[in-house]
This record gives sequence, structure tokens and C-alpha cells, in this order.
Amino acid sequence: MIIVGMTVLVILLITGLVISSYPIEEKTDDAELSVKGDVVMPSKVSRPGCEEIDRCYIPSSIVIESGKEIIWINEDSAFHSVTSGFYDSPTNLFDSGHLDPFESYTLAFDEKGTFDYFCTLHPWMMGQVIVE
Ligand SMILES: [Cu+2]
Repeated sequence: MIIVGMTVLVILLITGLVISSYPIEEKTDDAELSVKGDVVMPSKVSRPGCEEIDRCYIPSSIVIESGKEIIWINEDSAFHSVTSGFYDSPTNLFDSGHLDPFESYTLAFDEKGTFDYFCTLHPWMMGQVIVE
């Protein structure tokens, strides 16, 4: 009886492991495909037009708590930057420099306020960080 019981237990364990492993593997695949970022610079924003649909940086405005950080990821095939202020009047608070395709930039915001930023290469690209 003990051997039969053990055999049933082993079969149940193996079945359970096989079944439970499928969703876990799928999740891992999804995570590998998508690059993690809070704000994305999508493809083709190196040409004007994205500003008309508010999609040069996605989202173009993001709200965070003070002390938290934001990760920007360049998912375009062109260089972009995350530079504080406006194209005509940079504020020199932060500047990512030129971000390569699929390069990311992480910055923590300690002070509350509204921080506008833009891309030094493409004046129509504008975004905003609101720290509460
Ligand atoms: Cu740009």
C-alpha cells in the first residue's frame, strides 16, 4: 500500500510540475521580448509628426512621487536625448546625452515640481515629469 501511495504521489508531482511550468515559461518569454522602461521613445519620432498625436515620448507626461526614479528607453533606430527644459531654453538640470537605439537613461527625482524636457536632436520631441 505504501509503494502504491508513493507511486501515485510521484505521478501527481510530475503532472503538477509539467502543468505548472507552462505559464511560467511563457511569462519569461514575454519579459525577454519587451524592454522595461517607464517612458518610451518609440520608432520614427526622429521625423516631425509625433508631437501632433502626443507620442514623441510615451507617456509625454508622467507623474511620480519624490524620491522615485524614471527609466527612459530609446526604442527607435535613431539617437535621442532626455534634456531638461525646452529646445530654446535648456535648464541644465539633467541631460542624458545621445542615447543609442535601445539604450536607457535612469534618473531619480528628489525635488517636487514640474520638469519639462526635450530632445536636443529633434526640437518637436517634448516631455514632462511631474514630481509630487
Ligand atoms: Cu530625438
